[in-house]
Amino acid sequence: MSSAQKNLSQVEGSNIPNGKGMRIGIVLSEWNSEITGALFDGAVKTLVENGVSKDDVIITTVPGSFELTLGSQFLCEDKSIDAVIALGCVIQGETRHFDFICDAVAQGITNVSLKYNKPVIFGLLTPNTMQQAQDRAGGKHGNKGDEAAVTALKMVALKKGL
Ligand code: DLZ
Repeated sequence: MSSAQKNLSQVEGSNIPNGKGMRIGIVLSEWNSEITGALFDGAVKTLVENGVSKDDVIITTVPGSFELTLGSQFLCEDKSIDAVIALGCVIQGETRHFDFICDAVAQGITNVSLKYNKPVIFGLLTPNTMQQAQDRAGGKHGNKGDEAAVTALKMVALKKGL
């Protein structure tokens, strides 16, 4: 579903599990830092608003989105971390670089998630333009960092409840 039609952080707002006691890793790409910084701020704010202690948010940065997979794996190796949120932004260019990075991250973090049996949340923006990125990083389509945080809380609660 396109994010123009659905802002998950608003739609699912009433149903967010309390994150008290959860430890959440965030891996943040330095490329397009104006965007990834906004995603990060949204994710941390949402985690803290929903009961996660700031001390339980473990942050690491990687040079670009391609490195989000390995950064996620480093965080997953820490047994105390319940879930990882991977945040990046790849803007469509004129070459196939975009496709290679996006495909690699999607596949990579899926593999890490399954290998460690932990939620690794796909917080990678893949817009055509910088404007589309801004619209989804605190602009008119909300903040996908918030949505990634909500997804992390839901997946940790799901696992703890099983
Ligand atoms: C090289 C590159 C390019 C062209 N574009 C982006 C981008 O839009 N967003 C992003 O997060 N990273 C980009 N990178 C860097 C790659 O993700 C990666 O860091 C390098 O290819 C080194 O592995």
